[in-house]
Amino acid sequence: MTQLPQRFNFAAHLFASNRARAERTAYIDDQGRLSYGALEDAARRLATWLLDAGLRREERVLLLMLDTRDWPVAFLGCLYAGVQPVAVNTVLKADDYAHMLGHCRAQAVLVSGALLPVLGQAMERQPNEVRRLIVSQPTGALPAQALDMQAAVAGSPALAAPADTGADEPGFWLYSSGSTGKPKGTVHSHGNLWWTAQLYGKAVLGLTDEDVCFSAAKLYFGYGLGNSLTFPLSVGASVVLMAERPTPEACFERWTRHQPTVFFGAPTGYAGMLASPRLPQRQAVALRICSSAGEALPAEIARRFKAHFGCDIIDGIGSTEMLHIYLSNRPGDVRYGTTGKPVAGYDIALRGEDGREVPDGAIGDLYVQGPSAALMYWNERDKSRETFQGVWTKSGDKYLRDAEGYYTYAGRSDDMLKVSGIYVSPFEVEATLMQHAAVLEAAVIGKQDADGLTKPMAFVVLKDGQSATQDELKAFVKERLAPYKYPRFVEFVAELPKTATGKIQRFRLREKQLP
Ligand code: 3SK
Repeated sequence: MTQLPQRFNFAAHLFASNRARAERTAYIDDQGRLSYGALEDAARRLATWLLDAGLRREERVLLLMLDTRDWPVAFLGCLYAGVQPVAVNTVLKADDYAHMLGHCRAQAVLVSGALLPVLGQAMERQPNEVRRLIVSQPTGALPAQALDMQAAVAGSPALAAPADTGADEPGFWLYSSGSTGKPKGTVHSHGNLWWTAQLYGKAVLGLTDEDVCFSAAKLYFGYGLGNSLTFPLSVGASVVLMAERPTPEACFERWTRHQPTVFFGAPTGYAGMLASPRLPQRQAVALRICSSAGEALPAEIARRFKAHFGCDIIDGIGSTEMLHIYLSNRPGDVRYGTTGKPVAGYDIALRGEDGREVPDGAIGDLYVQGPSAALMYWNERDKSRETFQGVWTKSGDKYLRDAEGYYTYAGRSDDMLKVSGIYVSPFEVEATLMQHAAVLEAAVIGKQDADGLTKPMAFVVLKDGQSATQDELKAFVKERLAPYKYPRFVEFVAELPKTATGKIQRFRLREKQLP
């Protein structure tokens, strides 16, 4: 298929295009293999269960699941049935899930057994509309209203026909973090999935059905969703899934056991791998290409990786709003230290404060246009207008382009940080620090570590007569927020730089950190 028809259901499209390879492996996880035929069968059975459970077209289902084969079954089952999966980060806290449940008005939740306790806390914290709970791989007795996912699938016949959805119709949601306030429900269409597979998965990475894909980024990220579902299933490739944290050692184990040919990671992960004493030899792996996103890849990391494995890391940038990567290096045209050139099918403009395009060599705000842009942020009119400006989407990143057309990252337009590829709001970390009895105020910025990667740094003013140690404050934040958000550096200061109206000037703290 080279054109997207107006009536289009992405799950039905994948099932139809893989019917001839029903016996081939779609997924490999710690439990074993799932063939393309079994994937379709399970997803269509789950679709029946969802409709029989009373879910109606376009209602939301929260998908809080670890990366196992049940994840694609759940996601595709929802799409096939015409209900909207809302895929969420699995390392958040109960308050985050309480907000999301209320915000998306999920009528059902698909949850991994290991995450049931945190979901339970979330459901107790705030009123919600959840009527049904399905548990993937339960780890103990289930709550009264919950059902084992295996039983739901086994007890339902395969749904005969997919929901008659349109390509432009809302298909699923991802949550995107902002510099202020709560995460935004980013609504994507069925067609957006198809576009990212055509423009990046096929055209840039050149994926084929011979490939075995493995992503350290989890399926709930836009990046992981493309890497482990949209792209490989669009070409009939196989995918290795890993539920545990993507430590270097856990990734090496899959590299050597399952021999992936394409690996997707983020700079922090690549740096950790290169520093590990267990880094496998080149001959022990089958990598043909690696992709990197989430934060700018320092050139030195890419060079050292290439010297060891003989394999390029293709650095790119995408966003939850654009669903996947729109600016990237490409095989055979890699310039380390840059993010490459626009992916064919996307246009990029770098604009100055007056809204006009800046000349080559000058820094501008990056705007992107292309067919995979999200439809909106749910129930956030002002924020939607600010980001989705007609055909253009404002990325929030600053870039410069050289005379040959390569783009280089120049920082964020706001105070947000990207840590291990995930946005961290300084406000959230500051507010958490200020819950500590000894802290008067705090300001958080990004500081580069020895590998040139950004980590949160907190400047803290203590209350008169109070004391606290750096380690105590780090542990305090770690207990209350998702683990990647805690400040790796803490500096005690007498006061914070502020504007005349009392706003913290984080840029002055950033300047202080420059060499
Ligand atoms: O952070 C990125 O660069 C990214 C890439 C692909 C999809 C989603 C995101 C956030």
